[in-house]
Amino acid sequence: MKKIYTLCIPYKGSQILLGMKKRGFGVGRWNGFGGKVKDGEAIEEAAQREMQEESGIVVGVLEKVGIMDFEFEGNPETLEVHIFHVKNFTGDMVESEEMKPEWFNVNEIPFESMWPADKLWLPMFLEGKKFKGYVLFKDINIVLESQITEVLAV
Ligand code: S76
Repeated sequence: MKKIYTLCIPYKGSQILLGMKKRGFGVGRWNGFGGKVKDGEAIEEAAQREMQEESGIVVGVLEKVGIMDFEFEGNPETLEVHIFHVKNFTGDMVESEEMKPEWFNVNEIPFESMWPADKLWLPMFLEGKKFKGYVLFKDINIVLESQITEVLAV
């Protein structure tokens, strides 16, 4: 079983925008912005909608840069996460009930308060590479298996 999710990360110059998840899955972690793609919704459309709902930001140019499959030991469901580089945007950033957005310098990314697999793919994201990969978690803190490869097109 696969469910499709989006993950948007605004990144410009040396700054990236992350959100502190205030409730639900991934609570207490800095994360990109996104969520489940609804029935009948295009993936890009879902990415833009979630970005705006969670941060107030209206996405301009976005580029799909990666697809990661996340699995959890003992759970047959795979999260297929489509990762987007948000290159420009308009709108005023606001804190939502779900997310507290904050800009970080790329040299000060809070990896210790993020999903533990993010350190595997976020460096490729920052270098402008495209990638596909897979992570098997045990609970939410342990990476049992992972595999990530650079690809020419996602
Ligand atoms: O941003 C995320 N990184 C992960 O490694 C896993 N989200 C996530 N969700 C399962």
